Amino acid sequence: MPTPIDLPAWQKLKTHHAEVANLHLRDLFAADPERFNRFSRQFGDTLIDFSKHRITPETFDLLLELAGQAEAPAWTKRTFSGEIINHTEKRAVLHVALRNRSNTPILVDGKDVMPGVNAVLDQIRQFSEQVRSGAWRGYTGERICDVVNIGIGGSDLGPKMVCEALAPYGDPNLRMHFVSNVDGSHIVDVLAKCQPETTLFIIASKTFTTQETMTNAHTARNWLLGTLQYESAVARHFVAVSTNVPKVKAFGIDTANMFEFWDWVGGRYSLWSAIGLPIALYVGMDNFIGLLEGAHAMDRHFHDTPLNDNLPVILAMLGIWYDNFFEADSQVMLVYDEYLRSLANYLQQLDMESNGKSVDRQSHPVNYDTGPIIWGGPGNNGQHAFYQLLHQGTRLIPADFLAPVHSQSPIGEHQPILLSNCLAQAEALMMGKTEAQARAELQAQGLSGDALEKLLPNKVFAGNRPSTTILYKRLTPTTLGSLIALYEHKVFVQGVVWNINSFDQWGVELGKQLANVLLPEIRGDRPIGVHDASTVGLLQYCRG
Ligand code: G6Q
Repeated sequence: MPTPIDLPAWQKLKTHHAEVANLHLRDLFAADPERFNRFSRQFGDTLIDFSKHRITPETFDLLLELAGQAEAPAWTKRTFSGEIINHTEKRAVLHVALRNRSNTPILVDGKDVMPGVNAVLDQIRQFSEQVRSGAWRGYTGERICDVVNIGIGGSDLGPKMVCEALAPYGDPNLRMHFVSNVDGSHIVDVLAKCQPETTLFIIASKTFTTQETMTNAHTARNWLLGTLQYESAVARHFVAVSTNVPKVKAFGIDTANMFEFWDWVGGRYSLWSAIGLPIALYVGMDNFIGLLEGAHAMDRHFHDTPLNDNLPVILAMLGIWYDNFFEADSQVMLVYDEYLRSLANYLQQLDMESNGKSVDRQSHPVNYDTGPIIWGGPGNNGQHAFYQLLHQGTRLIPADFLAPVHSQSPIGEHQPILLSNCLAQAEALMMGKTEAQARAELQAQGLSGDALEKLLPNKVFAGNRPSTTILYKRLTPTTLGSLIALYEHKVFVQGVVWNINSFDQWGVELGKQLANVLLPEIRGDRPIGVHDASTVGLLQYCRG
């Protein structure tokens, strides 16, 4: 089995990189009037412009050749057909089944998963409609006004991000809260805004054993019973989203109010499952289905489209170009859409937990870089904070710009100002400012001689800093669904090329194990055990 770096296309890309690495995007644009048309695509009403990348037509072809030689299309088909591709956990990877709106059978171990998927969707519809209409009441007969989702990681970031993103579609009578951190301040702050009689808790945990979630769930239960007193109140105020029936029962949640999902749904890919219950509650089931439809449309595109028009493949291969050939360490998400303010956090988990691996599918250490560091946040705010490093720092950081053409909250000149900033930043990163331009500007300001020469280098922008710009008309549930699925498949393709398993996360285990050892030592229930001197010192400080 050849490693990725032994593939002929990888080798060709290495040679090619040496030839094109110093080309400037300014010159590439000047030389090719067709560049934008050549290197942009449309998906529905979403425009994806990747012309500001340091590629030539030959680079593009070679990157796609690499995707082909890594067998990206074959892996895609294997995944969509329910094969056990998560080999370390012996699981299929089927978040696409959760949004398979065409309802074609998908078999896992010879059994069609679609009837189960549809049954849970029906259950979500029924329950969300009951809560939204006021038919579902709390223990004392009052309507639910606050919904608190208690979960962490994949059981938090996705539904939180989507509820924020779709706020304009949200029910104004429901306030949504997300508690994830085991730091007591998180739940205490949220509970301070809620009344037990009118609050519904969703305990979202695939395993129903996660320490942070179960600690918060028990605190919420005690808080509720502190007022409502009777254990039977729990069933009216708590529902569970989990794969673990016995644990849900043991907590006191009526299993009629348990929403099932399956081991073939990875945590960070689970917002399409019952983990999306808060989304359905907040924006209504029809909008939740809209989200699934958008993702399904992207799934079909990804499954059916040849590589040179296949958006997840294109974005994945551009990422690999920088990661492995330019040796860029990170990729930044610059999001010019207030409602998508948590997108960077969400994508950080999606990408870094999936592709932060250093062992390949054959369990050999890899000798090439895998997943980059993903970071970023709201665009305009970033301009006044970290963009300095993007423009003039020493590192190459490819950027994704995202923006809606139309605001969900049109007011005054806000949207044109937002958009002009977004486009200007992408242009500035790419074009930069030459020494001659900077000199002319300084001269126009009346500077000359030594003073000018001293200041000049600070005023030069090298440019040639690559970016993708994704513009959509308006952030609808369908657009959002397609966008998230685009990134999911991008991450998948990169994992395929790097020959790693993007669907396990063994790296989170060690810290959990050690925390269990340290807990009784922090509490003072057990003498401090054998640790390194640093940990002993810190423990002693905690114990006072
Ligand atoms: C995601 C990870 C992880 C997981 C959380 C919560 O892919 O597996 O983020 O979602 O650890 O796990 P539970 O849902 O089991 O509580």
